[in-house]
Amino acid sequence: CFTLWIMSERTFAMIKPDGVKRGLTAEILRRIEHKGYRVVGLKLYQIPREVAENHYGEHSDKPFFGELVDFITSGPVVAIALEGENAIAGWRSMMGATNPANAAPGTIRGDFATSMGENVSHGSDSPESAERELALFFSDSELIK
Ligand code: RTP
Ligand code: MG
Repeated sequence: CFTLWIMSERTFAMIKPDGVKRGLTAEILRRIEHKGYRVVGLKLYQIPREVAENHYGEHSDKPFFGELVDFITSGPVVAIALEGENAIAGWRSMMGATNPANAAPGTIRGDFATSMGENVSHGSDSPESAERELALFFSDSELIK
């Protein structure tokens, strides 16, 4: 007799400023809901520069860091906390490859993005990143228990 423990996990997802400006918010939330992830936090948010620098801290020594922070603070984003089985990898897979040129049709980046810099959405890349990013973008009281 085997017992399979299915672990529900939380991840941080974001619709980047280009996605919000282009009116893709409802389409992206539709895909999340149809997939079956639970939305446990949601807000329209103008990211302060310090928060953006912290969020993308792992890229602080890269040549594109300045542009990345300028872009992510260029307009409001939709910050989303998602919950579900395998939500971290699952949401990354729904987004597709970082470079839209390599993102498969059917993925968010594959369907909606053409530029590496403006690639519509974000998703945490590991359990550690998810925990860190959720705490950076949401207070405890903004998340459903
Ligand atoms: P994100 O963090 O935004 O969800 O994207 P990601 O995990 O798929 O990619 P990551 O390596 O974390 O890079 C963060 C963002 O930086 C821009 N980027 N530009 N010019 C370049 O070589 C380059 N590499 C990354 C992309 O906009 C990417 O989403
Ligand atoms: Mg990343």
